Amino acid sequence: MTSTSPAPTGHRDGYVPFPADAAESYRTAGYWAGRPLGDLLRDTARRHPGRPALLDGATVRDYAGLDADADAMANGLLALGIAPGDRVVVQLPNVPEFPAVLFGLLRAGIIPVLTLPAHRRAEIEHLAALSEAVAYIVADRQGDFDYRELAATVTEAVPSLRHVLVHGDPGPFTALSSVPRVSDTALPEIDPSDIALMLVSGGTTGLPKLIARTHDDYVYNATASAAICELTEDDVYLATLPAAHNFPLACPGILGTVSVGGALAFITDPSPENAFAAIERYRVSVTAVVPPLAQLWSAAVEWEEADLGSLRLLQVGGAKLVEVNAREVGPALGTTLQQVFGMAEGLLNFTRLDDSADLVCTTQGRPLSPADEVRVVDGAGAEVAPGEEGELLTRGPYTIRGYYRAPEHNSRAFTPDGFYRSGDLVRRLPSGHLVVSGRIKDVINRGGENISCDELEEHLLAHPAVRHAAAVGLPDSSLGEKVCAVLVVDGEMPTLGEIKTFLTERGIATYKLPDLLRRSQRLPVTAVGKIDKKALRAEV
Ligand code: OOB
Repeated sequence: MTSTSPAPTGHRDGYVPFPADAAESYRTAGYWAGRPLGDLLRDTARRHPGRPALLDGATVRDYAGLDADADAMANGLLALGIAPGDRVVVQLPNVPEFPAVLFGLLRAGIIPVLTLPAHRRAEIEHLAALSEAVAYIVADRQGDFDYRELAATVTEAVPSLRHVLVHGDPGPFTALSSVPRVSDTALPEIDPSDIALMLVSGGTTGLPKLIARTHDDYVYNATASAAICELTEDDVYLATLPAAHNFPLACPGILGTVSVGGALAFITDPSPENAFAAIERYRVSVTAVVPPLAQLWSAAVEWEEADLGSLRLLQVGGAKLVEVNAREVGPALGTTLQQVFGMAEGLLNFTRLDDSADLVCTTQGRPLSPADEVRVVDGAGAEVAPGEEGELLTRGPYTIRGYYRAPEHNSRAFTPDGFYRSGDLVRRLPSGHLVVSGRIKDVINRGGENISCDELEEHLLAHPAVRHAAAVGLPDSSLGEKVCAVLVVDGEMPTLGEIKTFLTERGIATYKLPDLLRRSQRLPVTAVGKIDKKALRAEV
């Protein structure tokens, strides 16, 4: 008897393409430019070879240099036997080599699966197996975590992995720096409608899903975002959030900055001390953070001495920035705030640079593209009245039509006419701006009454002692679920009675009052730094 392992499948197996008529209309209307992502760097290097691309300590790499590094990486990877269409799991911290690795893969037509430094065995094994990755690119270590040990475990479990390339000390594997610097191999022709890279879904339920983004849609994502933010070659973008996340990668982030010829700087530690020093040193003009970090930075101006005068735009997104905090950010940091409500699946909403302070502080922005279609629907899928709350469904020139290799899940996550069901609850204002009011599933059912966690958290955060707040439902034999408020506080912890009085004075319904109060030193966060409700529920 012979046992055969299944034949490897091509990269397009399990990919859900844009329907031909939609693709045609996006091309005709000019949203899709028919350019490979790797050309963003190529074109800038031609226009501005001598301009700074990367700022790293005292070293400056110019665009001609970065362009050559990317070509060398592309050729070297192909010389190792990694082929166009192959998938490679990338798990790098925010090192300055990130752009050369990314553009190298893109130019070789090799598909990066962009995982986050905080992912561990369960996620990496799942993503490597699902994508049938042939290689895994990691750093040697970060903090006290050794990625080479993780790589040893993962390669054992995922037979398709043939190479482990390590940034830094390779241990038993191959050093990324030893990838042959070949410069004469012909790079493959790239079809712009093909998959460029894969992002990982940010969902906090179940294992992450793969989001295949095409060259066409992602070039548009990055360049249109750069236009909204009025990025120019004079901007310096600081990658504060993990570079593999859609927000710092392409909204406009790293790719948007490269497209206009601005400079990039990278930090692995986003603490105010370290980030402020980087902003001062590199004269950073734009960066993106999640709300807890925005709050921390705003508070830290009290004790951190740094010149943040270069920072013209602070993008905040990834989770709801509540109004009280939004009002503080701009004045505290002396910068313009921009709220960004986006998703790896596609749709991006931005407040605009000329929006009123009220719009910027009370909404999560409006869609990036005139071609973004947004529907706000009730539980039965019917559109709600203007201004009413409902689930956001979306379709457009840079929103996927299905997760990669997930047909069963896709039948629920997408409508038959191709709209992505975001699971986000929103209200749409007449201006088109969206106000995010919660997640469909982030609701506590207390004795049959539905309580929106977001709403309750917003009220809790208004309490002067409360720095961070999260509401979670805990099982209860009589009510089904009871309400637990977990608080991170400055100074003395308020009592449950005090919190109830405070909330009652704010006019909230009695059934929404917390049944339990817990103090926490630090709320658990996801790989990109959002509050992780699933982990929190498990903790309490
Ligand atoms: C960004 O992308 P993901 O894929 O990590 O997470 C998407 C989800 C959204 O569906 C929504 O539930 C939440 O994160 N979210 C927000 C938000 N931005 C994202 N909820 C409330 N307010 C916001 N401003 O998180 C992401 C991708 C690109 C740009 C920005 C964020």
